[in-house]
Amino acid sequence: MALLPILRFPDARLKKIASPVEKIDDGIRTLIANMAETMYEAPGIGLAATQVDVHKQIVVIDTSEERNQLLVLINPRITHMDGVQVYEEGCLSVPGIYDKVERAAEVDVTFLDIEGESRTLKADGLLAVCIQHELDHLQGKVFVDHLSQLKQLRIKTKLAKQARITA
Ligand code: GNR
Ligand code: NI
Repeated sequence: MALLPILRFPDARLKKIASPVEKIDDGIRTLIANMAETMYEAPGIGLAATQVDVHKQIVVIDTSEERNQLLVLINPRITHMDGVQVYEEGCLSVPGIYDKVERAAEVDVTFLDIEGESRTLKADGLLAVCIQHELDHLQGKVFVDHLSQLKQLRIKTKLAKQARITA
């Protein structure tokens, strides 16, 4: 297993659109194991392949308290959305920045599991937020794209300053 480097906003590679996984082979299984390790170590509640510069439709999520309920979504599609919720989001690709984003309150998502079986999951609350946040990454979107242009500019300035300090 290995920890993978996470791309940081505003890296242009975070804007790439992920392609569907055609075959779940050993390379994909190794990638998923490494993504899970990277998510748990960060620590985060989700990670999209886009964030580790792999532009395939793969997401790992664990919103459980005990951090023992790994969810792997391959080729995920939201088939139903309902209601509205606002949640204060963060992102491993936008470290130290948190802001409120409005999203659907409930989603149904269909996906392939790691065995290649087609599944459907109904989610609400934080899990629904996380699913929408991760599927955005696969479409080249980060949560700050939901914020005003002024906030996006402030975030870019703040992250650039941080990068200079840690460099
Ligand atoms: O760890 C994460 N926490 C989080 C909190 C609120 C809303 C979304 C998230 S996802 C984030 C990990 C991440 O960046 N996934 O792409
Ligand atoms: Ni994120």
